Amino acid sequence: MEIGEYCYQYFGNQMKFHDAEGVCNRLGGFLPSIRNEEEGNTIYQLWKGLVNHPTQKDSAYWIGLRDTHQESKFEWTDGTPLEYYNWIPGQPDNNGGEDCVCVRNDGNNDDERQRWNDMRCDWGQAFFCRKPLN
Ligand SMILES: [Ca+2]
Ligand SMILES: [Ca+2]
Repeated sequence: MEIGEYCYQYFGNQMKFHDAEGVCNRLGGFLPSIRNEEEGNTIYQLWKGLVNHPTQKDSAYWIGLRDTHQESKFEWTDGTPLEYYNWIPGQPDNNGGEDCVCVRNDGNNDDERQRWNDMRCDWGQAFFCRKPLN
C-alpha cells in the first residue's frame, strides 16, 4: 500500500524480530519507525483494515525499535532519531530480557491499542515493512 512518501507491505505470518527486519531489508526497507502520533495511527489503521479481529488481545506487530545494543537505549532500525514515544504505561519493563518493541493492540480504545510494549525478540509477531517511494 502506498501512503504518503512510503510503501507499506504487511506480513501476517509471525516471525522473530530479526528475521522480520531481515525480510524488510531484503525488500529495500525496514520495519517501520514511528516519528509521531500521526505516523503511528497510519500504521495502526492499516493494520486494523487488514486483520479480521482487531480487538484480539494476542495480536501485535513489530515496529523497528529495539535496545539490543545497549539495555534501555532504544534505537530505530532505520536510523531515525528517537524523539517520540508511545509506551503502554509501565513499559518498557525489560521483563525477563525484552529488547524488541511491538504495538500491542491491547486496550479499550484505538489510542490505547496503538501503544508500545517491549517483548522478547525471539517471539513471533506479524509485521509491516516500509520503504520510501522514489
Ligand atoms: Ca531491554
Ligand atoms: Ca514489556
